[in-house]
Amino acid sequence: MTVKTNTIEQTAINTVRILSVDAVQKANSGHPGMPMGAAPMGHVLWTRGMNYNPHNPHWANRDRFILSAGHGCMLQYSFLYLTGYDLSMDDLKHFRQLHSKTPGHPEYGLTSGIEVTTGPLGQGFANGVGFAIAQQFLAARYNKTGFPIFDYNIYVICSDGDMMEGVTSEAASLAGHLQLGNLIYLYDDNHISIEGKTELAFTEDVAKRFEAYGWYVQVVEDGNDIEAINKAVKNAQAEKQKPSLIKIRTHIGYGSPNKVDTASAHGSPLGEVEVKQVKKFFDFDPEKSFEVPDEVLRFYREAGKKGIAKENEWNDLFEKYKEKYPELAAEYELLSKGKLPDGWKDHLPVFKAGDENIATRKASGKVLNAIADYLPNLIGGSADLSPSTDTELTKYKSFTATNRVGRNFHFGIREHAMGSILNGMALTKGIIPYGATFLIFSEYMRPPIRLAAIMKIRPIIIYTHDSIGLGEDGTTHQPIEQLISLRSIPNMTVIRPADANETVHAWRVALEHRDGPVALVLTRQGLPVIDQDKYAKASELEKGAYILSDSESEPQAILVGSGSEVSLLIKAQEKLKAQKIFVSVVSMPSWELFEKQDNDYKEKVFPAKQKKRLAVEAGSTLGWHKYVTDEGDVLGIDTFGHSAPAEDLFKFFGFTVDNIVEKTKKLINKK
Ligand SMILES: Cc1ncc(C[n+]2csc(CCOP(=O)(O)OP(=O)(O)O)c2C)c(N)n1
Repeated sequence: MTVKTNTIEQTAINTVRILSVDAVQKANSGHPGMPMGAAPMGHVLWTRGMNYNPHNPHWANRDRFILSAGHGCMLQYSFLYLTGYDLSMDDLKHFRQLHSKTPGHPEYGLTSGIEVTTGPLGQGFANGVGFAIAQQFLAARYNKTGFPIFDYNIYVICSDGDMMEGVTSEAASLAGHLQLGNLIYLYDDNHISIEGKTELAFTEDVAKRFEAYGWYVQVVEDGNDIEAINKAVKNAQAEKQKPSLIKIRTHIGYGSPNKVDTASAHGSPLGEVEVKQVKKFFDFDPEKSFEVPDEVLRFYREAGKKGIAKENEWNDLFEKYKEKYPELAAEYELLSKGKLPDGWKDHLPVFKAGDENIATRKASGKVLNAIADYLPNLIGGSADLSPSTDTELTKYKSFTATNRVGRNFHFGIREHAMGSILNGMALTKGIIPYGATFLIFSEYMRPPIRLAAIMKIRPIIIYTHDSIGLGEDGTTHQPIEQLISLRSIPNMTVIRPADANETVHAWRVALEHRDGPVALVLTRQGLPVIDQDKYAKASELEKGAYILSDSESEPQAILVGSGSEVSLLIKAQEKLKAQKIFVSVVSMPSWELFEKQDNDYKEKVFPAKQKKRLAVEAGSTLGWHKYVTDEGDVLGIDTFGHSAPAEDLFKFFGFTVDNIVEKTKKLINKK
C-alpha cells in the first residue's frame, strides 16, 4: 500500500473508493473491498476506454459494460452517478434500501446504465458472450462500407468467483472458438474470496487457461497503474480476432490499513473507525461522508459529456445510412423497437387433421422454417441437439468465426452457457434468440432462466423430449418434476402444446410475448393432428386453457390436460359418451397464459359448480389441484420413469383411454 499521488485522476479514483465505502457503511451491509481494489480499472474504462452517453443509456452503438462481480456494484453505481447518468447522490445514500435504484446487486430495468442483472457469479461473464454475438450479427447484417453502424465492444469486470464458476469456462471456450474480438474482460485478480485466500481452492494458471481457450491474455502487475491498464485496454481494442482477458493484480480493500488483502474487506462494512483510517490514507476528511470534491465531479461529468458528441456523430452517420440504405435502416428501426414485420403471421403453417401423426418438435421445426425468411432477427440453435430438437433453419448457414450472418448457432454441449448467452442476445435490441435442448436439461440452465424472468426479457427456449414419451433413454432423460419446476418461476411462460396446430400458435404467442422467457415444451413422439373443424380452433391456445371439446349436454366432469395427453382425453370423452356419460375436454397448454385471463373467462372454462375435474399430464401432479380442486383428481407421475418403449410406459403409468374412462367414472360417482 504505497501508491499515493495527488493528481486529479488519483483523487477521482479515491473518491470512487470512498463513496463505495461510505455507502456500504451507511447501509451497514455490502461489499466495500472489491470497489476499493478495482476503482482504477473502472476509472480507465469510464474515462478513456468506453463510448457511452449518460444522457441516453439506450444509444444503440454504446459500448456495453457488465459488472459480472455484481456484489461490487457500488463501483458501478459510483461511476454512473459521477459520469452523469440518472442516478443521484441521494440514490447512493439509499444503497440496498427498499425500492431504491441502488439494490444489493445491479438490476436491469431499474437503474439507468445497468445493461444486465448480475450477482450469481459467472452469469455476467457468460452474458457478455451473448452481447458479443449479438453485436457481431447486427454488424454483419447492417454495417456497410463507410457505415460502421455497430462497432461497439463489450467490457466486463469479473472476479475470482467468476473465474471459478463452470459457466465461465463454457462461455469462454465458445467465445474463443467464435473469435469474439469485441469482448474485453478485465479480471480483478485480488486473490481473495469469502473464505480467505483463493489458493484454498483455486490454484490454476488462469492466464494459461484462457490462452488455451484462444483468448488474447495480458497481465497488469499493478492494479493501481492506470497507464498500464489503459495500454492493455488499447491493445485489446486493437485485437479484432481474439476475445481479450486483462488479468489485473489488485488488492481487495486497498486503502484500508487493517483490512487490505483480507476476506474481511469482502462482504461487510469496514466499520466506522476503519472508514476514518481509509479517508486519512487517501487524504480525505475523516469526519465527512459521501464527499465528492468539485473538481472530481467536474472531471467525471466532462468524461461523460464526451459521449454526447460521440452519439451525435453516430446519429448523423445513421441519418446518412438511412438515405443510402432505407430498407435496412427501416428494418432495424422496426425490429429494435421489438416490433415484427407486417405479414409474418401469414406464413404460419396449418396442419390438417387426418395427416399422419406428427411430433410437436417436428411441427415446431416446420414453423421455424416457414417463418424464418420473414423474421430476419430470429436466430438461435441448440446445445448439440438440433437434429433432435428440430431447430435448424435449413435455408440458412451457421454462425461461425468467419460467417457472422449465419443464423444457426452451435452452442456445443454447454446448456448453462447457452442460457446465459441467450440472455445477452435477448438484451440486445433487434434480436430474437432461441435455444434448444431436452426438457430434462433445463436443470442445467436454471440460473439464466431465472435471471431472464427477473429481468423480464424474452429468450425463447425449446424443450423437447418432454415426458416418459421419449421412451428408451430411460429415467435419467425422462422429465417428471421439470414442468412444475419451470411453472413455479415468476414471469416465466411455459407452453406445452397438444398437437401440431397448437405448436404453431405456441410459436405465435412466444414471438409476440414480452416480459419474460417463454419455454415451448414439445414431444419426441408423434401425435394426432386435432381436427379444428370438429373441435375448437388451436388459436385459442393464446388463452392458456380453453374448452377444446364441449360436452353435448351439461358436463358431468371436466377432463383437462396438456400436450400429448390431450388426444387421449378426446378419445376418453368419446368412449364415455357411448356410455351416456358426458364430459368436456379442456386443453391447458399454459397455466401462465390462463392466469392472465379475466374471471369470467376462467369461470367459463372451469365453472365453480363443476368440481368433478380430472387433470391428466405425464409429469408431477404437484400444482394441478389448484385447477381440479380438492374434489377433483390428477393422473400424473410422482416417481421417476423407466427405460422402455413409449407405449409400454404410457400403459405402465396409466395413461390409457381406458384408465382415464375408469378414473372419470370413479370421480363422477364419488360422493
Ligand atoms: C453463483 C454464486 N455463488 C456464490 C455467490 C456468493 N458470493 C458472492 S461473492 C463470492 C466470492 C467472492 O470472491 P471474488 O469473486 O473474488 O470477489 P471479491 O472477494 O474480490 O469481492 C461468493 C462466493 C454468488 N454471488 N454467486
